[in-house]
Amino acid sequence: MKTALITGVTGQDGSFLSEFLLEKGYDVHGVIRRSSTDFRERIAHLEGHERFHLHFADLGDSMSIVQVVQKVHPDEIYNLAAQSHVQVSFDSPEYTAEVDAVGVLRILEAVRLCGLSGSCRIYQASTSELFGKVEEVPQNEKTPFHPYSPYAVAKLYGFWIVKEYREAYNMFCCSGILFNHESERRGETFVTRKITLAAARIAAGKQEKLYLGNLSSLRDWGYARDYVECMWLILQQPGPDDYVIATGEQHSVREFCLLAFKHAGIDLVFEGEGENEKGIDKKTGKVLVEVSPDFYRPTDVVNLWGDPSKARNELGWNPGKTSFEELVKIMVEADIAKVAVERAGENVSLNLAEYLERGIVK
Ligand code: NAP
Ligand code: G4F
Repeated sequence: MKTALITGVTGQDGSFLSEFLLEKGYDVHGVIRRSSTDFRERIAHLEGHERFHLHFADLGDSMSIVQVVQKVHPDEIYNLAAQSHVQVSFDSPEYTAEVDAVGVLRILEAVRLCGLSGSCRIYQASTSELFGKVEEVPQNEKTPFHPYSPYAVAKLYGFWIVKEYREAYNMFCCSGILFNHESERRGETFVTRKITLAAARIAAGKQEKLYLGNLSSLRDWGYARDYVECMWLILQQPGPDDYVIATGEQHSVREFCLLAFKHAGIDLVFEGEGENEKGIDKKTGKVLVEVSPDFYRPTDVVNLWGDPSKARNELGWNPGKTSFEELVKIMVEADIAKVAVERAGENVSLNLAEYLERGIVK
């Protein structure tokens, strides 16, 4: 039986990867942060499983990482923990660097200090944000990096330090350069989930409007459940390497919105341009989607489109397993079910748009 250690186990990917590895027969150890609450919604169903264990550690605290690596002696480490929100990285750039850049170094050094550099394989959650202000379309493993946010700059350090430890110490450490992947477990302030939740709430008469930023931004969106398989496949190869993981298809935020509302039973049409663009309900004429400059970023990545050829050919991974249409449907259906059990007027996990709408944060 293999032992895996997952940082970021409470996140979207950590929860799917835990399920995947448990099904493969792994002993799964997850890292959680100490907090005053006990809220671990995404992994609640796994707690109590005989092969699922949790440990306290923080990527900002070297000692805690060394302790957990020493205790678990993992065969594989999946470093998924991060301050993962690009917009937030503009507000907290130092914290983002601490966790997303130096945190990766802490993992690598912990493995070395514990004498596991010859036996433990490490997966680093890298990102298409490295391509940032893109220098070619679509992007592959050879495309030059041009990070375009404090998040991306921090992740670039993570990418290079993994490569450095591979070359300097012969360690089996790899980066998966993953393009955006979404799911019914996606955090509610990422654009896809913000849209699917709003579409479900608006259709149920529980929300008036959805406020978004750049509607023309283009992304290569896949399904997170499919992407965790790649993380595992990358560590099962004969040698360490880095891989682009993407669907090879690109869509705009506007297209995502149209499809999500359609699944929720609302036919939208977009009219106007820039800040004046509006999504209007064809049937009622009501404005349901508006642009708010509050969601514009100081520098925005607008043209991500991945070329997954290497992953398809070398890992044998199928980038087309879940289509864009299916992904949107899965997310909207899950949110319709979630909204149905929310009591009227209850502030169950308000999303950022709603906070803004209500003037709670500016
Ligand atoms: P997520 O849902 O935001 O989860 C992030 C996880 O990191 C959470 O479990 C969080 O714990 C944990 N974490 C944050 N700061 C930490 C710290 N200081 N110490 C220990 N744990 C910490 O992110 P995700 O979407 O699953 O993404 C997983 C990884 O892939 C991230 O590294 C992200 O940057 C990267 N990535 C994601 C995508 C994507 O489209 N989803 C694409 C490319 C790369 P709490 O629950 O305690 O907050
Ligand atoms: O959903 P997003 O916040 O995701 P973003 O910035 O692409 O980052 C995600 O994917 C990365 C992989 O490329 C990961 F590394 C990262 O950890 C994270 O998971 O924004 C997507 C696009 C952006 O261009 C943004 O400007 O949507 C645009 N957008 C338009 N309106 C919005 C909004 N984004 C958010 N979050 N909220 C809006 O209202």
